[in-house]
Amino acid sequence: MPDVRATLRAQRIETPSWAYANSGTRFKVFAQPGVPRDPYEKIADAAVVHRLTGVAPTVSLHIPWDTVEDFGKLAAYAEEQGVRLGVINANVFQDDDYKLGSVTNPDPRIRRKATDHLLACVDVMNATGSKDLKLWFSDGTNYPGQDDIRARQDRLAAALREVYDRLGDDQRILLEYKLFEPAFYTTDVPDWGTAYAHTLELGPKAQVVIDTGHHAPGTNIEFIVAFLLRQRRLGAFDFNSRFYADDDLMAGAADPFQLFRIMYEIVRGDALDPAAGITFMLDQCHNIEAKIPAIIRSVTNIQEATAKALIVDRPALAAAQQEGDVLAANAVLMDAFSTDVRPLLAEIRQEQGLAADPIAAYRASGYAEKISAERVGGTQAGWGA
Ligand code: LRH
Ligand code: MN
Repeated sequence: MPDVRATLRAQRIETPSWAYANSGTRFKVFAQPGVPRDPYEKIADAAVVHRLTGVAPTVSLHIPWDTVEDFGKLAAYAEEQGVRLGVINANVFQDDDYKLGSVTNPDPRIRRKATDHLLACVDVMNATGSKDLKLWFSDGTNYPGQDDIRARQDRLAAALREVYDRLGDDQRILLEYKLFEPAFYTTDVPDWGTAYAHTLELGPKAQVVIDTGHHAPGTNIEFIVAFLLRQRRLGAFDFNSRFYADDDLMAGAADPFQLFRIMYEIVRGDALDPAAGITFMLDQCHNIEAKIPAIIRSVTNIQEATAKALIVDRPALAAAQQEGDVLAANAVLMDAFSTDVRPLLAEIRQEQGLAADPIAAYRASGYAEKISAERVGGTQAGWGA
């Protein structure tokens, strides 16, 4: 049985730079006081989350949203703040040229432009010391006949191959799938099977990202986790939660039981261990709620789901499963899920010199008031869409 406390102390959750910035829907982006105006201020906020939780030492960047003059200087600033730069996210979904696709576009000139952006993101990785390049493509079509489904897969594979061959030995591609949106008929990487097949075609330095908001309603995500782990092709998670579509709500907020079931497959697959190489990230948008406490809440929700997964009585579960005792087996899992692990996590935090309740500590820190007072003028960061 894993040493629950040691495993929880060693847990690592990466927070996304864009979750600290303004975000919204097509209807409205609501600005908030104190929102960062540049990647440095985003990193400063991420460092507060790490200082209060102890488990969020890395920050994902999104290019060009986080483009700076000197990425080495940004990496040094992050170190000073007690965090490191993590996954680099490419962005080929916001340029007018990409209306009919980026790397899958019928026009070779546009495919070249998109692929060059992905290659430029590998250069950013070399400057920041990041190991992971996360690729999500909004590419798809809206109407039957709009483009050739097969040809678009050939174009995608060609671009991925070129980027893959540019990777360093310790670098990898994390390929993200999504069922739909912004495309509404075909999406070129719509599901785990398509992403998995492309990673097999590429090689061992290509793995799949599971964004928990990117599935059809009712999809059993923990099955996908178990399957990809077994195939050694699960590279990362984009945690968030949803009631309907890609709502990007706080992880564990909409469906804490699903998050628990997912973390149980991670524990069962010995994939919490950093050696397993899974990058656990948040990918969320805090459209109406205060961003930093929402991210702290998301981190603690994942800690709670993980702690519940770690206390599952595995021998009793295995025995009940072996005996075909359906109710007993289900009860073992439900007992763990129904256990209040917050006192355990509070204790572990205090043992590490952290506040038992990071959200209360954040509120008491006065940081929200400080950044609201300081960050006046300039342009608040956002998706720039
Ligand atoms: C796409 C996505 C992807 C990111 C973006 C911010 O929906 O999940 O991971 O690039 O959100
Ligand atoms: Mn995502």
